[in-house]
Amino acid sequence: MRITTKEELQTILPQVIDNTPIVDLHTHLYGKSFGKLLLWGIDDLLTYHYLTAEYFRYSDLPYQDFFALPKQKQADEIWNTLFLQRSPISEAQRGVLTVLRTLGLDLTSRNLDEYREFFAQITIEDFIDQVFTAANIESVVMTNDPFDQLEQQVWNKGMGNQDPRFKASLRLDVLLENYLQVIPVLQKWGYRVTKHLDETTLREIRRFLEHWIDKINALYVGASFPPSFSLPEDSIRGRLIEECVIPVCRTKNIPFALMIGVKRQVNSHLNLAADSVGKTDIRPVEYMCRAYPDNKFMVTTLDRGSQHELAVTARKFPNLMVFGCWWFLNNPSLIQEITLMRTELLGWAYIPQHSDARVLDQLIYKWEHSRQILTAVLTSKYGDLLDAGWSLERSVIERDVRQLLRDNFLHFVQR
Ligand code: HDL
Ligand code: ZN
Repeated sequence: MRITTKEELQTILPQVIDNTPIVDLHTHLYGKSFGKLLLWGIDDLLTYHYLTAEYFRYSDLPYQDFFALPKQKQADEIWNTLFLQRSPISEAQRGVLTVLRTLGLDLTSRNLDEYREFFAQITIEDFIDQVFTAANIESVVMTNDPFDQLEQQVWNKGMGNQDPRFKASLRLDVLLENYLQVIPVLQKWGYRVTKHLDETTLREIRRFLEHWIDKINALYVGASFPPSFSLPEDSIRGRLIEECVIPVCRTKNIPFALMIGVKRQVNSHLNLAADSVGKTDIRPVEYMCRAYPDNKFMVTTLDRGSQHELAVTARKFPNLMVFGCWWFLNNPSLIQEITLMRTELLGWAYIPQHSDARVLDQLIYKWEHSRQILTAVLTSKYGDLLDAGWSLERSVIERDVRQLLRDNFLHFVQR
């Protein structure tokens, strides 16, 4: 069907975006076989660390008293404080409403126990199906930490890849930031490593990486880094990246995904909500893409200020794929600004979003909200094409949108 007017565009585009199945490249979700590592349901939704941080803006409950409460009582506290005593206007608060509405729950009752009954009567298998269908998700990528005891058990039983909708990525924060602490663990697993990064140790670390990439069928290797991240750097982290991670990713032909700009534990009382953001230097990204042209890099940064420089850097290096509006950027005003800017600078050659979902239910709101914004951005940009006299076809829009929501990622990881 030919599209020549903005009215036709405004009818077709939302349908295409809603109907395009998403591959969500970065989440903290787990398949059912990971047991309690998979969070779901209203109490996990309300005790999401974004909401606990927002709760403490109002509460005079001491941190330790709150975190000592059972999860349901924490959820009660958060529901009363953020939803009943005030209008739930923040992005994370609004997200809970989107989830409840989509699941067909009555928002006028505002009765938490009523919502709990819905979750009590559904199985996790059925709920996974319901959420993936409601959000039109094809697959999600887990964040898999080889040093996590619970995860190891699942992978060592060969249960990690049971559900094909849950893909794996190898997360290396522990190895790269706490290498000296994990030497005994690596040695126990049979890797001849020491604190001296000599050739034997480096070769053994590469063997460890290759083993886990194969074991979990990792689509990429990922890690987060502080705002001070620098490369090249004569540090353990710098040498492990350049002499182990990058060579192994090249051999395996999988990307190295860097998530840069997180300032960990600025207020440790907040537990998972304790992390903040700092200004990021893009020069290490530029160095890496230039020094390793046969490697593929996916990069997202946490501060708003570095987004333009990151996008321009992607114009210089085809082996750099910019992705997502991460964490504190995952808010409508910033997603709109960043996605417009990326489209104007990169065309279709970027990945607009990942959910970063930690609770299964969140896939519903994180993607509904992002689809709305992507619709607004593409309405504007396709509208410019129509103004220029460039006509469109539904099939062309379908092709374009698939790139953003799944194909760019799948092609970049060669899947
Ligand atoms: O390091 C990360 O992957 C971050 O996404 C953190 O997990 C963060 O706590 C988060 O959940 N952000 O959405
Ligand atoms: Zn994350």
